[in-house]
Amino acid sequence: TTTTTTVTTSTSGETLEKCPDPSPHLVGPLRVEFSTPVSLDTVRKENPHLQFGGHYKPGNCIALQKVAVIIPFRNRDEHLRFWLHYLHPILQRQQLDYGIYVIQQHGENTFNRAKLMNIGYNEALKEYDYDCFVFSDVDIIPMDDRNTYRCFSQPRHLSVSMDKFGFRLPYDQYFGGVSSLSKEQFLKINGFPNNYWGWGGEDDDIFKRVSSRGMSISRPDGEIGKCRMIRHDRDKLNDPNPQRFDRILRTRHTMDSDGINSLKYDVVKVEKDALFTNITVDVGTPS
Ligand code: UDH
Repeated sequence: TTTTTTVTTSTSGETLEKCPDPSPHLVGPLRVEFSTPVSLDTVRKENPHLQFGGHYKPGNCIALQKVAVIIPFRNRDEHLRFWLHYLHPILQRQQLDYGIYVIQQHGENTFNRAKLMNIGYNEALKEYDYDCFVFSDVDIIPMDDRNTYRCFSQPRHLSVSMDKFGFRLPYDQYFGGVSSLSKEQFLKINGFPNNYWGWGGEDDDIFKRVSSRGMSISRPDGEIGKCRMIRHDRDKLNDPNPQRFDRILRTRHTMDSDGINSLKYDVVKVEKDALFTNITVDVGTPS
């Protein structure tokens, strides 16, 4: 047998070892509230160790995973500021090698959350050799930093006890809010559906993809998995999708032809902030 040793050195020249699991920097339960707005400038000052585009890796050990965090987005700037304010410090304490990708739907067509997440997967991989993908709504903040935003041996559901559901799962198969899949797990389910336009159903479709490929859902316990959702009204151009019930009945038949292998979109622009990479995309219209 042969053993390969990867020797990586820090800027000061010493050899780096793998980061410990769990990270020694975790503090546990966190105070999360949304009464005082934060500015991007403040958040930039709070996070001086980021690399441009919202990237970070620990300076004194090799991160266990390379994580792309994908946020489907349109017209939620205030929520994004809160998200960046809370999540950057958490992800750094978790000692992840991570990048933040805000995938912004261009134009005035009906919103398509799952397709934006597919695009995030695809675009992030063009930049860096990520092995794990965390998909997060812009309005969900974890209340405990032991809820690690990384991948596990099964696809993970991270937002398991949300305040808006009384800190419980709304139903056992619920996979909405925040989830993580390794590259391998994502490809095994052919990514996410591209044809759920408007609100609802795409998270149940993803759950069905996962279970029909013989995988199960991993979850943190209810205490560590607590999170808060920023209260908001229903968005314009994201009305409940009346086709969602029919579509999820057919997931097993459609998932091989609809997914990352059939993804089509146009990139409108890529902008790099200190705190995140913003990719504006044209996702098209329902066909
Ligand atoms: N999103 C946007 N912009 C939109 C629509 C959705 O950025 O216009 C993204 C955002 O990341 C959001 C996610 O998609 O967190 C999920 O959309 P959502 O927040 O509308 O879904 P949720 O189930 O809320 O959280 C449903 C509407 C609740 C109305 C409650 C009225 N009291």
